[in-house]
Amino acid sequence: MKIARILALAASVVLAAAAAQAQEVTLKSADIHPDGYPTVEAVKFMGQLVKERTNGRIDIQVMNNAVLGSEKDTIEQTRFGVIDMNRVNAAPFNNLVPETVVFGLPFLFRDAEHMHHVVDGPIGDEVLAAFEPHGLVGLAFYDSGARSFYTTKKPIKSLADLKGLKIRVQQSDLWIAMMEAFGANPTPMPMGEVYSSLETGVVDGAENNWPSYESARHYEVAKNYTLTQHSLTPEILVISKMSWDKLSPDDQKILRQAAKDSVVKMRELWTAREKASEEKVRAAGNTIIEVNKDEFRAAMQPVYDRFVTDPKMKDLIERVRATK
Ligand code: BDP
Repeated sequence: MKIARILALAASVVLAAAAAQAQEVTLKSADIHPDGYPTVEAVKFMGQLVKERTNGRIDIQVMNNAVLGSEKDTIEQTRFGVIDMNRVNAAPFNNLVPETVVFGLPFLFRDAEHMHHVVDGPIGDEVLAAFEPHGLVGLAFYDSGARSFYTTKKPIKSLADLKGLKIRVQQSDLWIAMMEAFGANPTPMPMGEVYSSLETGVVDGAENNWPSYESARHYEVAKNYTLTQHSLTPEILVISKMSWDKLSPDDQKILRQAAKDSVVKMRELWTAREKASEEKVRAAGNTIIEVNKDEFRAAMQPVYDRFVTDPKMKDLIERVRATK
């Protein structure tokens, strides 16, 4: 009798331990983009990898279409652990994590390959690490292509055409300064308000990459797209420090690796989508304008003068430039 009771007790202890091991975690991940957009699909892909590698213990639930709110709001909620993960452009992080400013600086990256080399190397790791004191853990950088201007009425054919135009920008001091230096009148607002603002004339234009210009249907209301390609600011995937700290070191490792693996997938998806979006916009008959980028580049000096002041920032930029 006594032995039976001890055995039963031992068995229940073993069962409880197994249950704790098998405890399932669902990480909610925010994104403003619709299904099929490369960032959304890349995080879903990461989720599959994590699920396989944890035998189904950890699941990532992508809550896209801005169902959790605008990027600025979801960043705050992620910092406080209400949302576990978030895929956001670098720009809305600029004011919170100043190191991210480097990646948005106009005409800093020479092309996508240069950007890849920078974010895949030690500079990328440094910028990801800079999130920690702000309640976030940086996991990966995703492509976002080059951003260019689009307008509803007046096409931008030269720098002078931007003068006085009301241009929507992301909610970032860097981006506001950039628009001012271009001679435009910056109007910061979340992405979700841009379509109606273009339609009703609250703004004269905005700027974004081919896939966002197309998928958010801005191309339907702002038909002039000018290839200024002024910034190659990447997307950033983060996890709340609060959610991160609840994971075992082994699971943290699995998450980091899966995030890195999803970057490869993201780059394939991005290249294809960039092309498909451009084709769709051209087929719709939009006016695509080539410009001499030199005058746009030259106008950006005040932005560098204002944001690249401390030695740490200067050093980062020199290293970015020196990266092959
Ligand atoms: C898109 C980014 C998204 C930003 C959006 C914007 O993927 O994260 O919110 O631009 O301009 O390219 O707000």
